[in-house]
Amino acid sequence: VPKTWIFDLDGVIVETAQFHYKSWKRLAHSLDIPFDESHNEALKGVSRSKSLNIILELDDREVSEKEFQRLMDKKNGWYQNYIAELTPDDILDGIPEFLDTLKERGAKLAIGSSSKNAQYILDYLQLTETFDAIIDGTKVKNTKPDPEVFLKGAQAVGEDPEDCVVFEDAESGVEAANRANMLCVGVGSEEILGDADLVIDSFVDMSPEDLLEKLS
Ligand code: B16
Ligand code: MG
Repeated sequence: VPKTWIFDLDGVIVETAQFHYKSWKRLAHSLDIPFDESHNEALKGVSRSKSLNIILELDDREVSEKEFQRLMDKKNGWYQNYIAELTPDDILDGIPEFLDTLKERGAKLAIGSSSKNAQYILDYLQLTETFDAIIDGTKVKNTKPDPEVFLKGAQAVGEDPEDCVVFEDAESGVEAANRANMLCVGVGSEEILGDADLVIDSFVDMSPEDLLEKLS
């Protein structure tokens, strides 16, 4: 039975992927780069700079370092306006009950996110106190699919990676969990998250016991 439960933030606890998408789309279109939903999956879990590189490569664009920074800041400004509207009501269905049950059982909880906005989001959702460790894009050198974010989460609560389970909605995140030697539960589609040990649709009506049974 895993002792530490590590949650990705965007796409697992809260649906901020749509905000990232709208902001990147606005930026891409302002540059006349075609960008739609089909390009979005590759941006999940990866860092802001990697995301911008992926978008620029869609149209073989090269920009100066200064312009690159300006474009990232522009996107992040739009994104921050979206997330400022978040409230505890935006926590995804089933998550509050799931986290409460884990806490009652004495499990340790951590966040493993690539986002540099994670702390703001957790504050808007009033979830900061719920987690024993919060590792995010401000605390790692290498973002997903590098395992650093999850290994630091385990380290922060003093756990062995083999005793951790990770919840992820992105392909890059599943790869990171696998490379960290942790169990991984994908939240979303089997097609995209097939490398996880188990894939679930959502946390609705899902207790930690149900989940452990499915994992075994
Ligand atoms: P930021 P996660 C990731 O968060 C998002 O999935 C990804 O789309 C985003 O580019 C990345 O955070 C960086 O976000 O621009 O806020 O630093 O899914 O790892 O919680
Ligand atoms: Mg995610």
